[in-house]
Amino acid sequence: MNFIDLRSDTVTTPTPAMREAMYAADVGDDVYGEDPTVNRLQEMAAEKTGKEAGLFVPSGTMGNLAAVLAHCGRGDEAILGHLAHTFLYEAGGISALGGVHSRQVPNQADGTLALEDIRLAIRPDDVHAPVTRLICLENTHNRCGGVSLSVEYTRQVYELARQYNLQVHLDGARLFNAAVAQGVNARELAGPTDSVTFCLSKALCAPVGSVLCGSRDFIRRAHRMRKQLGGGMRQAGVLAAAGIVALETMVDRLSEDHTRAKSLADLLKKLPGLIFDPGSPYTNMIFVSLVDDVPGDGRHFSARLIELGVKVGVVGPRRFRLVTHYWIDDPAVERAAWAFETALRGA
Ligand code: TLP
Repeated sequence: MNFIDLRSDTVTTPTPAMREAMYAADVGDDVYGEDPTVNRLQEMAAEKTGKEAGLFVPSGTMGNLAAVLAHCGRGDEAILGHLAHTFLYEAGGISALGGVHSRQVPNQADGTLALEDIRLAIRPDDVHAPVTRLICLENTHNRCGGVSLSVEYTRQVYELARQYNLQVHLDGARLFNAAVAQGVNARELAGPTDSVTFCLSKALCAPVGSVLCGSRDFIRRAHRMRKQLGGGMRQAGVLAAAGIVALETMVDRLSEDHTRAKSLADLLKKLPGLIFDPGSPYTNMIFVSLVDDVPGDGRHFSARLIELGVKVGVVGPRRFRLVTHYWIDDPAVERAAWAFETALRGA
């Protein structure tokens, strides 16, 4: 069966133009810095985020990890939201591999961390305390529904960080979704940060990879971290080539994914039995739950949807995440709504 796969935008497969570019890519040994296609992608990424330099990494997880390790030493502390991807879904890498202590402050519903909460979390200069080094933000914020943080908010966090001599890292896995949703450039959103990662292999459709960007000096340190983590790749230009096509051709179309998320939500809102997270969808993600009187749990409901040809992410006992992306067209939106209606009727 050809499934309509709404589990994530990570399921996107490369476009024909990407496959052609991968086939034709000029390559070299990137551990020697000699892959011209990787070098070009890194330059493009730096330019798009307004940073001095970029580093191609195999995943968003490695990008965030290399960033935290380049900002912090063992025993240092990073402040991040209790719903941050780095805290919840990156296997505790910053502590396990970097010895970095994480300090969680509550994410507000809009994905932000309250400035006062950040301020209170910054450690005093006291021998009993770890040294606070870093504040991590996420834009768009995955677990907060794909909501985007504003330039103004990011700037406020950056100014606060500067008062205390801290660094700011932005997990911008979906930075371009945030930019498109707000009608601003990615470089404006990433401006008030010291480092930013964005993913090529999510809504931008490339098969593999993310880019970590920051100052030249920061990227030099992150480069060594990438090597330590085993992320030095050789003829990675075959992957970077798809990333270049992604940056050149896939950014402006992201608004189509946002519009389709809205259309799908509008269709689903007509059905009894579903309750939406307030404001959902903000970008390309819908978060929706079953109301109490629908019998069975989320896994059971998702299995029924699979029988009807639709895959969704199960993100709670009765809660789902539906992510629109390049391979979800208008008929797929209608089919998905039909599958929900059918599954609810039979529930
Ligand atoms: N998120 C994945 C899952 O891990 C949950 C998804 O399907 O959304 N930052 C953010 C905000 C992310 O959403 C993700 C992936 C990452 C980092 C990690 O990227 P990868 O999967 O490339 O390591």
